[in-house]
Amino acid sequence: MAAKKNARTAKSKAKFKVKSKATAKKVVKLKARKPAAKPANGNALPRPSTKPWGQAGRALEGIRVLDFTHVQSGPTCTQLLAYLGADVIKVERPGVGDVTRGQLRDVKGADSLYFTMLNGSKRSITIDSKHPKGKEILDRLIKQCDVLVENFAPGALDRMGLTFEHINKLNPRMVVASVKGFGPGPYEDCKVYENIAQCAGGSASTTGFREGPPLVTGAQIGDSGTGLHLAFGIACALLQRHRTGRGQKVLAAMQDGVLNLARVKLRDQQRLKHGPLTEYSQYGENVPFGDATPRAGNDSGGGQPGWILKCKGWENDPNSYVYFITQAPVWGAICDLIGKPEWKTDPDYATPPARLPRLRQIFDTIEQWTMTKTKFEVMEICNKVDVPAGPILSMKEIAEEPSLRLNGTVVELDHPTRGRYLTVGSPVKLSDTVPDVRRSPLLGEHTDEVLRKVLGYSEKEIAEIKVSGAIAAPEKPAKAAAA
Ligand code: CAO
Repeated sequence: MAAKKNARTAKSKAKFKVKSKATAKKVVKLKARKPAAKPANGNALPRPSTKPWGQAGRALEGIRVLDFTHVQSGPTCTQLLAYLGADVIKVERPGVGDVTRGQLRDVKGADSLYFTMLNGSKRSITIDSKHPKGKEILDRLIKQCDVLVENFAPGALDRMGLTFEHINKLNPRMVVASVKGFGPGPYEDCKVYENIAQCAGGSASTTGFREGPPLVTGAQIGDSGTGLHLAFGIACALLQRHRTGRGQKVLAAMQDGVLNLARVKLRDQQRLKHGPLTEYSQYGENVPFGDATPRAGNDSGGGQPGWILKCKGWENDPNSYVYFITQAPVWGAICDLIGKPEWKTDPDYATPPARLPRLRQIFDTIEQWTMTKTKFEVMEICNKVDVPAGPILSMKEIAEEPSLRLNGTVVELDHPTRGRYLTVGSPVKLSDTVPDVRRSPLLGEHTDEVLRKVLGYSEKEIAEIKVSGAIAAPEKPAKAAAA
């Protein structure tokens, strides 16, 4: 028995030897032939496309967004996703639509610029989200989409029955993204508009002149700024979904977004504990600091002092000004430009710390020079010698600036009811994505198309939906069927 076993073992050992010899041979052969027998790369990414740049699809192609946004913050986010290739389906209330369609109207009967400039490149479908049939259509849409974006007042989505649990059960891969005024805490149930966010996020208390009241800025950092934050969160959640296979909630609170943009002011708040903020004009003017970051007028927010200075023609043109920065490394060039070469060696002016207490007087002197030139001349002369200076551009000048048109930042579009209008194209440029910047949709323009092509409803079902009143005021059966 033992002899038999030994013989078997010897046999199998021999077999194994042969096998392993063959395997070894094979391995050696493979190695020798093609080291790239490994995956295309370590991250399991496809091989780099050989298509020309910009012709390999758009960044977000294949992503479908159920867009439940309105007013500004949410629409900013979904418009950006649409520019970069996502199929954005905007759900609006039948007969009413996004409230901004009718706000600040400039052309009678046409969608306002407020709406058209924030809802380009999207499709519009009207659904009454509180109608039983409307809910059914929404559930079907949820199953077909990758992302749901909303910026309703707190609790409104839940009141529609679209809780995260409900959505996640229907489509566990869906990313559910929201803009709210505040994050969890005492104010989470509050409705919030732009200026409230600017005030609550620390921007207003640090904007304006020391002697004046807090100021809101012209840039919509609460609305559009938060929309951009949300778009970033969505892109990250979609990337994470590649690893986890599941969606998640994404929240961008407007207070948080504004604070993120005003973070240098929180920096200054902490510096106050260690002494005055020497780069603020207030320091040079011997005005004591309080216990909170003050308003700094037009002081530069960084370590290089700057100010807005008058230029030639300022008496008649409210925008004939330039922002001038006295960057330390080019101080010598500034002294030469403004006709004060002696300041290069004068101990009162030669070093940044020496200049801090006399910034007001220095900028007044520089202004005597800038007032002899137009803002564009100042910019040209300064930039030639590496001195940072920028013109204060009016919206008229921006709208007419050819370079902004050329690079797609300002885009002129045609609209069936309002005619031609300007919009802002993609503010980020990707070298392999040509942004898809198209006009905004009319209310419900794509309802039939989405019901048919995205949701697969039959003609008979669509006729029934029309009669139900879920997508518009109920139609008479005969008319609906004929449509
Ligand atoms: N079908 C049926 N009902 C619909 C609908 C649809 N397709 N779309 C919206 N509605 C309903 C909502 O369900 C909600 O109803 P309930 O209050 O009965 O639940 C109602 O319309 C109004 O929604 P809302 O409360 O969001 O709108 P509002 O005008 O009262 O408030 C705003 C606007 C912006 C203050 C609020 O939405 C908000 O705080 N959003 C979050 C923060 C934000 O984004 N602010 C920036 C706005 S941009 O300046």
